[in-house]
Amino acid sequence: SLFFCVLAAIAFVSGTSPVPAQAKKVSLNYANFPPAPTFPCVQMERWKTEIEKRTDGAVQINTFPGGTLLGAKEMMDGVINGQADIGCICMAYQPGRFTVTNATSLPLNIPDAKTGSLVLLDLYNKYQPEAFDKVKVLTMFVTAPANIMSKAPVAELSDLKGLDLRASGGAAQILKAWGANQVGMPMSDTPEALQKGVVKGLFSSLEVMKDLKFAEICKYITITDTVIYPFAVIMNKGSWDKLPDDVKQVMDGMIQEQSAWTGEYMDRHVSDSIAWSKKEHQVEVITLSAEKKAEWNARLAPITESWIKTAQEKGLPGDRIVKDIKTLIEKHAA
Ligand code: 3IO
Repeated sequence: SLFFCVLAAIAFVSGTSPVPAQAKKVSLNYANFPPAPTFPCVQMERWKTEIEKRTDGAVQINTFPGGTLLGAKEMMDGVINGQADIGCICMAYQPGRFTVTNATSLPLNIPDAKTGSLVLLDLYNKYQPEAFDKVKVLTMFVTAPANIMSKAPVAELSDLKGLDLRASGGAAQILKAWGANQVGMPMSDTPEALQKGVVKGLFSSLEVMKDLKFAEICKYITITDTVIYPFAVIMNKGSWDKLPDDVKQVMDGMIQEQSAWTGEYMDRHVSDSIAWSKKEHQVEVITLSAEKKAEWNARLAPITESWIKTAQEKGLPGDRIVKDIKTLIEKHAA
């Protein structure tokens, strides 16, 4: 209104700020690396809508999907440096940097994204890993368990031998243990790599069959349900410190809720994507017999042991972290 404009003008000229809350709208830029239809961006838009509503419009969130503000690998440092106020990171893209929270991507059989998201958040709260010291954590969540999406059918370990498949972080270690030729790159680079034939498939959660149209190229899914990818939404410390207390309260109040919401959305959307891939693109789903699954799992045994050792060399209680994750899975599993 005119009244507030005049007040704001007076405040501007006088250098003081007797400006009513409404006139001081906070505007925050939120960067995301993958394209808009994917789940990290869907949860971003949901968070934006809820924050703007719950702060009565005092906060405006400007969203930047598709790497238009920050790309996958520059996200963490970009937010620390203030190139964006808020950013969404996939921890698998910098596995050495997020040792504690990446323990959720060991082959520990997290059953679904909802359970995994709450496990990750509890683990973060318990250990407060120093990797996040320079940011404010707004939420954390995980994907549904990863499965193989490929151009050619994969039904045996021998089908995987030397096969160029894309994965990152914990999932990449698992592909290697199965004998695949693991190729590391963020999800945002994968559509082009698949298109060009640089990779013959990928190992990730199945909602991308629909969201990124991989069902047009990958005609086979092999269900392994082995490992998740952990994510965090982080905020620049300076941007956080400047927020009014009531806004901070709204954001803190959404940390757990957003984690559960995103996990539930992911689980639902994976089922939807599988059905769509079968119906619209005649995708074939390959399941492994219990015997074969045991054979595949046996190859993974050294991964957790070796992670514990590496963690302990870094001065982290690796053994306890793994035990805690197992206990938290029991606690949160439906
Ligand atoms: C992922 C990342 C961006 C958009 C959709 C996605 N679905 C699963 C992931 C996990 C991931 O980061 C990856 O690289 O497989």
